[in-house]
Amino acid sequence: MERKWWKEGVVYQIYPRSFYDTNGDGIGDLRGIIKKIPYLKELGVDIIWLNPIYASPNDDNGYDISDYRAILNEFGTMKDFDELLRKLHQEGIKLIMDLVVNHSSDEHPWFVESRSSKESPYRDYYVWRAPSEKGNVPNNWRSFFSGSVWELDEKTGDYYLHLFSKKQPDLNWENEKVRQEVYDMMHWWFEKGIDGFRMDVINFISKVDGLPSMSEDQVEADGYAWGGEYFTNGPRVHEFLQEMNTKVLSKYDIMTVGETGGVTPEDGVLFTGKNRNELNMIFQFEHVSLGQGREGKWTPEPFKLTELKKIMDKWQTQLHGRGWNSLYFNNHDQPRQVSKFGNDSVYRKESAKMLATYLHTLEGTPYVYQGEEIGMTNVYFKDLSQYKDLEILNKWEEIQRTGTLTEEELLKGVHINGRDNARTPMQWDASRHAGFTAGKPWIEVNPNYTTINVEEALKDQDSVFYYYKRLIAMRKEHPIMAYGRYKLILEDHEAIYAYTKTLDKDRWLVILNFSDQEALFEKPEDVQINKEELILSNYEVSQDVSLNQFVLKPYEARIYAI
Ligand code: TEU
Ligand code: CA
Repeated sequence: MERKWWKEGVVYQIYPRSFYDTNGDGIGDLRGIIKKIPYLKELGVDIIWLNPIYASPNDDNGYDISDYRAILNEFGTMKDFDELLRKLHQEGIKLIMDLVVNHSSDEHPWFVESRSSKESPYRDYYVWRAPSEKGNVPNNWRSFFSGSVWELDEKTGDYYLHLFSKKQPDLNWENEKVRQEVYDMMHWWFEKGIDGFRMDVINFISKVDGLPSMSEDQVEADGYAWGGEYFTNGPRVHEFLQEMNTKVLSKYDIMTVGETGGVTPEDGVLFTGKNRNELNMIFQFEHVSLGQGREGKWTPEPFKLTELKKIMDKWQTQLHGRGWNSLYFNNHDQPRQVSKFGNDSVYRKESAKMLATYLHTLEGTPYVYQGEEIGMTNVYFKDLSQYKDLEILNKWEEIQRTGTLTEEELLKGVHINGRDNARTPMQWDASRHAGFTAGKPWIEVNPNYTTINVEEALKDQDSVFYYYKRLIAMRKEHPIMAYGRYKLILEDHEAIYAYTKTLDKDRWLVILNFSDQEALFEKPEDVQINKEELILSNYEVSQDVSLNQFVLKPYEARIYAI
């Protein structure tokens, strides 16, 4: 398999707003990241991915950009950015930025121009449509953030498309000039020396011609239908990415990761295949979408380990040698992984380590989301009004109209799947506001900061933090972690997730207990053991264990070289 730095590295994702505040305004900033470089160095991560730090009215925390070449005032200045990049590079850490070009802010000068008149040279930078024959919205698609994807612009009497909030109008990728603007801007950042991009909802940029309505029977209580099939992996998406690759990406030694909801492994090969000249890797969503009920993520249902295995096994085997996976359970849009896939009470530490063992031994590049490395958990705010995320707040508004959920039910869903679970401030120490800010944080700190925090973790040799540090260091010593071939065993087991990894003469056996009960491991006959060398575990392991059969403790994880 071809070796690449972005396959061997571990990415650490920083949500700047919630990382570290240096000036007491309650909002994390770039100087805060600079200040914490020694911490990142101690952890040993290779690549930092920053969520958007560009000028933005912050309707969607920076995913609504009003100037792609300026830094958000609250976060600092371009000088701060240059210093951050220089200092990270001095430490041998690379930096990738968020590229949000499916849409801009409605306050971006392009959109301001575009909406000014039907004759504006920028009109065609966005997607405008006349009202339907009945004088209504042009089609029945629902926005990601509730309500219609269309917003009427009084001045010209047309509607503009916004898959996300109405302050995030979709750019019109059919327009060559738009594409060129994006490529110029990307060059500008690469010339500054950044090391890549994470591309926001990049597989939504090409929409099906005519933007057809979904059929009436798809329409739900809110009056809209999910239009995904008309904008996910659209007709020209691969052409656009290949063009971007030829004109921009291929000119630099950088990495790219596409955020691609609604993809299959076959799509994954198209986006990341070596000879496709598109992206290096993608984030797929199948595993994090497990257990969605009647109202999607808001009505979570239990799911089985075998369902997770099925999904992950498919991605592991189908991309083997043909593409590349991104490995993650949490990010700024997802709940905390210990809360969703592990256990955030009695076995918090054990399950955090077990999940880490898993993500760092699959085929692909592991991503660590800030706070994951100390086992941060979901936040269980008592009241919906404590949340800041517009996805949650819009849904709240919607259910008051439709009555499809009670507030209590929504709150329960938010506790499990709300995006703000990931966005409460990083817990640095046990002082007020978790040492995140000297002021009042923009969103409340998780009250469990008094016990779960970085200072505590750094004092405890047995902490989740040091386990991550070890896994990250091991990746440099053991090419088998990044390049070894994954093969699932015990596929029907409902508690144990086990697999072998193989690279040349090296063979590892990874055994993970995903449950809060003891579980009996029985080695299948076709797994041949030549030696039993324990590489890593999250509990003390007694010397005389037999790999043929033994009992795993709750959330126990072991890696053996066999
Ligand atoms: O997210 C896109 C996306 O489709 C989801 O992760 C979405 O936020 C979630 O499914 C809603 O349930 C990206 C960004 O990561 C997210 O933070 C932005 O809000 C969104 O795009 C718009 O830019
Ligand atoms: Ca600040």
